[in-house]
Amino acid sequence: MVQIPAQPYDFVFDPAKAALLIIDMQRDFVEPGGFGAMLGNDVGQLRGAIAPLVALLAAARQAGLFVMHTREGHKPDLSDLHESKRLRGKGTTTIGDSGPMGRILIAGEPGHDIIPELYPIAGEPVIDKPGKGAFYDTELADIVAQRRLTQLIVCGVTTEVCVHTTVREANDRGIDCLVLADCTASYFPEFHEAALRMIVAQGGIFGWVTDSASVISALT
Ligand code: C5J
Repeated sequence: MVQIPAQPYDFVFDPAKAALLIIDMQRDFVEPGGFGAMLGNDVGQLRGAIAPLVALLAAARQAGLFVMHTREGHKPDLSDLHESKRLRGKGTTTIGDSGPMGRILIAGEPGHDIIPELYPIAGEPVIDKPGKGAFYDTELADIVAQRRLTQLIVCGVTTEVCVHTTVREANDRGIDCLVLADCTASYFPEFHEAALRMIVAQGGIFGWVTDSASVISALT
């Protein structure tokens, strides 16, 4: 057990019961021409999280910490896409339409894949999720139960959408989440800040927040 300095108070890290969960670091969110850009966002806002995540992922692998990745997306026949989600945004293009990186947010298309800098290696589950939360309609709860995980170090994009939804889902399942401020990002910097504040408010109502340097130091 290692104490990691965090907000609202130190996180007692138990690597044997912990995993690194990297949310949706897909080309569709962080590169031009994908789902994020289609919704009118400046994808450059997310790219600052890549370098700290690369360093964190290397340290986690070196330390033997269990690593999981998620990808938001849908089956090519759209059978797992709620009509409400398809219509949301009211843009000229939507999920399933063709874009510069293939069909937007569709499994198997180039845009759906994880960016090369953070590409999963053998032994790291990639959890495909049709929703914002990583527990909804996925195998994540089974993996967590089988491995008796009680702690998740949560990173990725976007802070207030898929990261936050996943942290809330994990919290309700009795899992402690440590969110890394510099390894998460939002298209809206003010939402990023507010989302992190919401996690630690009221004595850590959803979990803890720290930075990658604190976790790397605990891992090495
Ligand atoms: C969004 C996500 N923002 N991964 N997805 O639609 O946060």
